[in-house]
Amino acid sequence: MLAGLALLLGLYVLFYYNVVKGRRCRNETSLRGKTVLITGGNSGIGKAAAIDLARRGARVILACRNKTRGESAVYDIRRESGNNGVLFMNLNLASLKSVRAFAEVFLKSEPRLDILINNAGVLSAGQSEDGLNLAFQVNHLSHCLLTRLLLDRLKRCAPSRVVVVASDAHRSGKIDFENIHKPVATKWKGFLSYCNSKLANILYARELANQLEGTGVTCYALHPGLVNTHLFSSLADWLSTLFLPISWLFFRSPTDGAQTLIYCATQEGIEGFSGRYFANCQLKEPRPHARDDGVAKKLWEFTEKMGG
Ligand SMILES: NC(=O)c1ccc[n+]([C@@H]2O[C@H](COP(=O)([O-])OP(=O)(O)OC[C@H]3O[C@@H](n4cnc5c(N)ncnc54)[C@H](OP(=O)(O)O)[C@@H]3O)[C@@H](O)[C@H]2O)c1
Ligand SMILES: *[C@@H]1O[C@H](CO)[C@@H](O)[C@H](O)[C@H]1NC(C)=O
Ligand SMILES: CC(=O)N[C@H]1CO[C@H](CO)[C@@H](O)[C@@H]1O
Repeated sequence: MLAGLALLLGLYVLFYYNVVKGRRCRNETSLRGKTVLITGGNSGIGKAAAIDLARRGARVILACRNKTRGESAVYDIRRESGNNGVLFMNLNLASLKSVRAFAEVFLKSEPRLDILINNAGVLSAGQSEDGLNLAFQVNHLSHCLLTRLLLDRLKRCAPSRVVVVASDAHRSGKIDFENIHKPVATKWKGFLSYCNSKLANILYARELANQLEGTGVTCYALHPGLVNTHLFSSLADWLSTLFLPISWLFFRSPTDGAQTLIYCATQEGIEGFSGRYFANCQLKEPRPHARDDGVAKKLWEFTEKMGG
């Protein structure tokens, strides 16, 4: 009995360190003098990454929708990194108007932008303030508009980067131009919308890399792993009861989940892989439907039109 338990524990520890935890980004790239903008940097993967980037000396701007949560994260990140150059700025990705207002304020008040991290995301049904599918707008559309509005600044600060936090959930996604932007009501459809938006993230990074060729701005999409964060808090109550022990045992901590994001933001020498997809701090091939350059191009045009 005891031997069995010990064996089980041993197997779990092996599994934890080899599969759950994932690789660490050991690079020591300094970011002194550079400015990083991260959406949704107040929680989960974004906050963990922000601490690391602030430790490297970057000026870090958290673009978040809630002032209380944003400023409390600023406080934590300053304390943990010892860097006081961490700021909150208001951005609600569920509103295109807010994206435009944010970009205006940002461009006026910040002279540099070296690393843009499109990290914020929702896994839920519902609609945005613009009447669109919430996951589509927050995870994809608004980030595309934000990137477009800040692109000249990135180009001026080149070599610079755009990092897109996508997901292996793209496997279950599809791009249906008739419906992808339409709001959905049920949790299941909200989950499918999430998968669609994460597929859109990867296709977007591919096309963005094409458009940016020769500018010194590169971009990367990534899968952070399964990470224990607030992302899943919209699940049904009975599901979250089931979910809690599973995520506790088998999901990464936010710090472990931030490693590939940190890698894509800081690793020198990956510029030749602009537009590609990363997981566990290395290149990964996404599913074939996430490598379809024809769809990527069409999605780009569709997105530009929707963003106005
Ligand atoms: N966790 C995973 O297992 C996993 C796996 C694959 C990919 N990802 C991706 O990782 C990214 C970060 O997620 P996370 O796991 O760290 O979850 P999280 O802790 O819930 O963080 C999500 C962040 O997005 C922000 N956000 C949501 N809606 C927003 C809006 N309308 N405007 C501005 N900000 C908004 C949240 O702000 P509030 O605090 O105000 O809600 C929060 O800061 C997401 O893109 C997600 O798709 C996560
Ligand atoms: C902001 O976050 C705080 C703390 O989570 C919450 O109490 C408050 O209601 C939120 N404000 C808005 C406008 O959502
Ligand atoms: C500590 C560490 O791994 N540093 C690496 C960071 O990246 C450069 C360029 O690829 C390497 O030369 C360093 O060894």
